[in-house]
Order: sequence, then structure tokens, then C-alpha cells
Amino acid sequence: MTAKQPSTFKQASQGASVPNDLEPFWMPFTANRQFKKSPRLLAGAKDMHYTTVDGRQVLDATAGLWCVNAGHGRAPIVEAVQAQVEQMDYAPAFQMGHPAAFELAARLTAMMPAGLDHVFFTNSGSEAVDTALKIAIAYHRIRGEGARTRLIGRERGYHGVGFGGISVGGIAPNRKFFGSLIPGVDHLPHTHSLQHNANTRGQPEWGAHLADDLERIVALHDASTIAAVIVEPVAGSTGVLVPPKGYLERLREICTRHGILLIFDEVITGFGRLGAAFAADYFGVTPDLMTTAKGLSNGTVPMGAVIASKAIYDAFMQGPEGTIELFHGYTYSGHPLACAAALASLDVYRDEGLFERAAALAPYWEDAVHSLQDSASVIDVRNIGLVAGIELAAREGSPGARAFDIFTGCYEDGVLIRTTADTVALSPPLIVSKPQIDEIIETLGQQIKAAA
Ligand code: PXG
Repeated sequence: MTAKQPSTFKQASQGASVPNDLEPFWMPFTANRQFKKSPRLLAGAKDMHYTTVDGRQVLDATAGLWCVNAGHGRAPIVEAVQAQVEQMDYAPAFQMGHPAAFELAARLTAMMPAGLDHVFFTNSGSEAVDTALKIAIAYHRIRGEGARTRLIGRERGYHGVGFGGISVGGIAPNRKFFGSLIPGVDHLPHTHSLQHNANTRGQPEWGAHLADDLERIVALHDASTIAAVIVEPVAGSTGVLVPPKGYLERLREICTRHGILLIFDEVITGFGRLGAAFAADYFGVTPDLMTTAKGLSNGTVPMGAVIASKAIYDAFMQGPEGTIELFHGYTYSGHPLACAAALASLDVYRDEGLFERAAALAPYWEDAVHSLQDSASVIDVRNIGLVAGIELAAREGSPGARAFDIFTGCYEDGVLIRTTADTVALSPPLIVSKPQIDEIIETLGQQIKAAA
């Protein structure tokens, strides 16, 4: 058999390479056949803009995939990664260390709400979620409560794509193809209600009582069998669901009363998205474990992290000193390039006051996105911090089609948005300017009209 020829690359008009053969790459969460017939290829990125392979500028209204919070190609981050790769490309993660990982853990814990003070590094949000779930179950076992193995997630929750994450997650297509998932999982109801909360600015008044469903679940299974509850403080992927006032407080109170760990999945809400460092700060509710990724390294190098309370860490630190306390970790936990990117990202966030900037812009953002309320087919606009969800009526018999047309129309008109089912999700980098917000809303408004 002759070896397959490597695909050749043709030059696009502006000089970017374009592959001739799109077939071999099985793209994630993508309609592969549709995409390959009509590809959307990006070749460059700087600050608020992508450059397409044919040289068009596209305003990034999604911070990549909710991750590039400081904007693209920021010099301090680029230079830090370049310097690190030259100095040391890789260091073993087990029974060995390197200074930047310790420094980053210290920087992160200094930013955390009081009580969250130990960091376990992963390479993605999915790995952070599965790590947090494993830590929760192991924590109870170590303390002699080994029957606490059940995990409680929430309908419409997204916690990545590991088996733990899809098991506690609540999005049917992410679950139904993959067998019986992990056993012993139950779900809280989601908090979305068009009937009660349509077009709410910020947190809805209605819905705190939905947290009380946890009491029903506890009554059903008994607290002695439940390890942890995991929720996104603001559900992102499922279409931006903002927690009702008092809801997270109530979850916290019920978990504490029953000895159940509360995990906040802050993969999207972390690092300034809401105009505070973390959603835990924004809402004034501290979990026992927090998962992060995305903005942690500004999307530059893959990285995730679980931040654990002292009580959890200390529970593991027992027995002979030579014992490995947690049989878990990744080849690339605390990878030097990821640490360099994260340290530089935290510097940029701090030096440019980006979390405060997001908070200051939030009222302007809120007015801007709610100006779309009266557009044809818009059935709900919701927002918090620098996030918004614009929900559209689905076209008869083809869910998601209207939003997809709006997505491609915006892209052709120079604005990158994200859609999930028939909800448009917006989450621009925190460096976005007011004129850029206006541009996003104007382009989106025109495309919503065109897709009516
Ligand atoms: N938890 C949450 C809350 C997330 O939003 C993950 C975990 C998984 O992270 P990784 O790094 O394994 O992808 C996520 C990821 C979208 C979108 O458009 C959202 C995510 C990823 C891709 C697209 O809503 N969130």
C-alpha cells in the first residue's frame, strides 16, 4: 500500500494557508458535513478581532468560547509563554515540581473567597469537573463516610464531556448516546421560566424555592448517601440561565445542614465574566470546591484547576508521610506553558482592572442587549455581568435553525456570536468597548430581523 500523500495547502487571498482536505479532522461539537461544505476558518487574532483566512476582520462577541477574557494575542501573555517554552518545555508532574505551578497556586488562592485555599491543576474544564467529583467522593470515604457516593447535578447543567461531567450534566444529547453513565446521580430542576422571568435584567425574583428540591432529593436518598451537589452559578452552555435571587444561598444552606459538599463549576463564570473575580464573590456564596478553566489561562494554553477548601485538603493529609494522598493526576497537571500563560493572564486582569471594567460596563451592556427585546422572534433576553442570552422562538419543526442562520449571518457581517439551540449567547472579552458593544447589537439585531 502506498503511503497517503500529506494534504497540500493552498494560499488564501491574504496569505493564510488553507488545507485542501478538510475530511480527516473529526471536528468537536460541529455539524461536520455542513461545515466542510462551507467552512469558517480563522487565521489570526488580536485584541477584540479574529482575522479569517480570506482576510476579513470578525469582532469576537464570544471571547473565543468564553475563555479569552483579556482579548486575543495580548503581548504579556504571548511573551510569557515564549519565554517559558525556551526555558523549560515540560517538567514531570508526579513526585516532581517546578516553581511556576506553586506560584500560580498561591496567586489563585490569594484571589479566592476565604476558605478556598488549595489548587489541583487539570488541562480542561471537563477534567476539572471529574477531578472535583472524585475528590468529593474520596473526601467522604477518607473521613469514614464511604456511603456518601451520590452526586447531584441539575437539569440543563453543562459540566464538560467526561463521564462524570455528562452524568451530572443535564443536556439530553450530551447524555443519551453514551450508555448508562455513572450510577447514583440525581438532578435538581433547572431554574429557567419564561412564564415567570422573561426579560429579567440580572437575577430573577422568582425561583429561589427551586433549591428546596434538594430537600426532596435528600429525603429520597438520605443525606448519608450524598457526596456533593454541583451547579454552574450561572448556567452558560445551556443558554445563559441566571440564578434567581436567594437560590444559591439556599443551596448552600441545605448542603451545609446535610454535610453535602457544594461544588461551583466556574469554568465560565470565573475570571471576571460577571464583573467580579468569581461568581462566588458576585453572589456572596462560597462553595467547598470550585472548578475553573478557560479564563484561567485566557484560553492561550489549555488549563483547568480545582480549588478546594482547607477542610477537604486537610482530610487527605493523614497517614504515613510517604503515602500518596490522592491517586489522581494528569501528565500535564500544571504544565509549565499553561502556568506561564495563567500567571501572565492574572497579571493582565489585575494590571488593567479588567474585572472592575466588566462591572463598570455591565449596565451599558444590559441596556444594549435588552434593546433587542422587541425584535421579531425574540422571546427572552437575560443578562448578568458581561454575559447575555437572547432566546428566539424556534422555527416550526426545525429547532436551532433560526439561531444557526443568525450565527452564520453575523459571521458574514463580521461578528462572531455563539448559539445553543435557539438561544444566542454573548460573552465578549472584558476589553470590549462601548462602540464595539453597539456594533455587536446592531449586527445581531439586523440578523435577527433577517431570520424572522
Ligand atoms: N464546565 C462548564 C461550566 C463549562 O462551560 C466545561 C465545564 C468543560 O470545559 P472544557 O474545557 O473541557 O471544554 C465547560 C465548557 C458554549 C461552550 O458555547 C461552552 C463550553 C465549551 C465549549 C462551548 O457554550 N464550556
